[in-house]
Amino acid sequence: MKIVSCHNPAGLCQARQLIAMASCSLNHKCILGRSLRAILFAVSIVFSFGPRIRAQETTNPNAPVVKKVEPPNWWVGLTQDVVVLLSGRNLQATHAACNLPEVLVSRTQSSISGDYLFVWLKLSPQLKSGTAICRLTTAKGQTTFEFPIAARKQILGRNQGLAPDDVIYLIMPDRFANGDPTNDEPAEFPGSHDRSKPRAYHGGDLRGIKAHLPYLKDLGVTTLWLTPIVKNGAAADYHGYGAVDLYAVDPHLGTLRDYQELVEAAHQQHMKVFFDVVPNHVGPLNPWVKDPPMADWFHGTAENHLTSVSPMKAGFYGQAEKSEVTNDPFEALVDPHIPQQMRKNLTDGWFFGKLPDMNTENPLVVRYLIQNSIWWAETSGLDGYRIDTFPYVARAFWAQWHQELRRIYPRLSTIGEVFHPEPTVTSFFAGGRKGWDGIDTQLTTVFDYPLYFALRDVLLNGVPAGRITNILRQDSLYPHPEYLVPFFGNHDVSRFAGATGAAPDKLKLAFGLTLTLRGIPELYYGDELGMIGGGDPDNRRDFPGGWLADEHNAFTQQGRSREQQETFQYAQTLLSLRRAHDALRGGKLWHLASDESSYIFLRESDEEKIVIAFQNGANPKTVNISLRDTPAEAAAGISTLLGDGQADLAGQQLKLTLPPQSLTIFALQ
Ligand SMILES: [Ca+2]
Ligand SMILES: [Ca+2]
Repeated sequence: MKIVSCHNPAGLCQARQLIAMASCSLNHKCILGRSLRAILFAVSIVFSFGPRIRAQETTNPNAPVVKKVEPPNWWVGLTQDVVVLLSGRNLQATHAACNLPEVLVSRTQSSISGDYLFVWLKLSPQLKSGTAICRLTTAKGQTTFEFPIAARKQILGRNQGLAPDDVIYLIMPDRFANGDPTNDEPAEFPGSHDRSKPRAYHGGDLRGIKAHLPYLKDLGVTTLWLTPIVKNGAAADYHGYGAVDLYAVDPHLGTLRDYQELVEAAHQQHMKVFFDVVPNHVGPLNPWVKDPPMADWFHGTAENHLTSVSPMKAGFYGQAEKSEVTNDPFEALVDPHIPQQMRKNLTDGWFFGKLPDMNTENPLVVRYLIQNSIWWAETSGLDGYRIDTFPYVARAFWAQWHQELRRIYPRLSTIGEVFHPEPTVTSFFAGGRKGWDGIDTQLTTVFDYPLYFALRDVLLNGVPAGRITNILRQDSLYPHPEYLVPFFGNHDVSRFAGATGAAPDKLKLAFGLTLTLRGIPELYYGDELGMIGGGDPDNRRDFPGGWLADEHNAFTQQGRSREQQETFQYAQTLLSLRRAHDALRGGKLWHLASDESSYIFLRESDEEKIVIAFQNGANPKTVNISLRDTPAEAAAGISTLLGDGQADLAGQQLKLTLPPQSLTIFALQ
């Protein structure tokens, strides 16, 4: 964005364009003829507007000043109108107009402080492309702002969405690889960079990720989910969830160009990129908190707001009170008998009492957030959104957000974070059908938190293997269980390998189950090396080798320890098996056997049938399964694809001999 005024000889600049200019008085129908208005406006610009603006800006403290334009630019053919939010001062406009005849100002609305002005721009279908120069007039002076509107880029290969073939890899950009040491400590954030402090910026960035795409390709993942890349405000906001500017890349991570280049490079390698979007809240240091564009821009104010912590006790549903919070109490949002009073904390409260909660019932907030997501999709070509704190935003917002994005990007996929162990709760937020409230969120899918809790409980806490089966049984609650995202680690939970009860073999089992059960799996960076760490931020250690000074470079085989290589190779082999066998990707899942220590299941596609045998017991185990009346009943033979289990097929009787704590993958012929 650039503020312009025609104060130099070249300022006769747009004179030719201006002859064709249209303008409207605010909140009035245009009365003057178009050409007459255009000529009058052109004359006013050329003869009075230019030189005087500069004088006003420097000598008149009451003159309007525009410091920021959001969105900073737009594209032809995306939407019929754009509501631009200007930030600055003295913006109580009495008139606004742009020089392009295809861009009409239909309305404006300033904040009481005059620090903000909303400008409704109507884009005519005749608009090809160009930069609108829009003039604001107030009682005290004038100024202009630029609004470039470009033709859309080639859209092939952009905004692709998820497919059953995909495997997601979660990266915290600050903690993965440092591709540009010059941005480690941007001038505006002194003291923010210190690798020895777990809550400081460590220097990882977007170029570092781009440089390691070959590693990720070689590992076998297809889709990158990066934690938020927008500009954050605090020295400790390396994680990205404290936005101060929703239209800027955080300078620690690089530039907008770096992000565009990363997405382009990923697309060239047939990989996809997911953007972590947080419409629920912004950071405490966001300038809106002290000076909001509207009185009800947030739910409440810094001084007076609810907190997102629900006052409801677990005993409300007859459950035991937990000493430790392990999930968020979303039951109240799902329960049709709960009055608004008991939901309000969750949807309107400030997250943890700290993060300013966007008022997504305010139509201008909705417009702002939707335009922001369209802008990132169009500006970068990103393939989907991972949506943070999904249940904390009203469902009506999600329906509208999705509808407007899908109108432009029909394949765009979205994955919602619903941190809860019960499918009855998580499934309520998945799109594809209306809930009891009559709303379809249109969310593509959710992370499979219930399966996450079950996997950890089974593998680390010794609960029966059948708990996994018990979660899968409830797939009937989801419109599209095949799009669920199973995982065993992310940036919000302790590292699997560092958890109590973990061992390298258990980690392999976690990979084995996550990559063979139904859905589109997500892996957390570094788990392929068995990285350890407790809760946040210990679970966000630097990827070894991402920094030049690192002793070992685990991006290369030579730099990995024997144990790291073994885990890496196991994950890589599973990913390669997944690529080679469509039954492991999109195949239907059938339970064959399930008990205290084992779960044996079949994945079936048109082409093939694959049996996965998971055995969690401490001793070898033999399992006899009748294949009669299963999709595998016609199998004539069985062979091992991976693992140390033995299989004997005699007629329709399958006998499996399974080593302790093992996962074996068999192909049926
Ligand atoms: Ca850096
Ligand atoms: Ca909220």
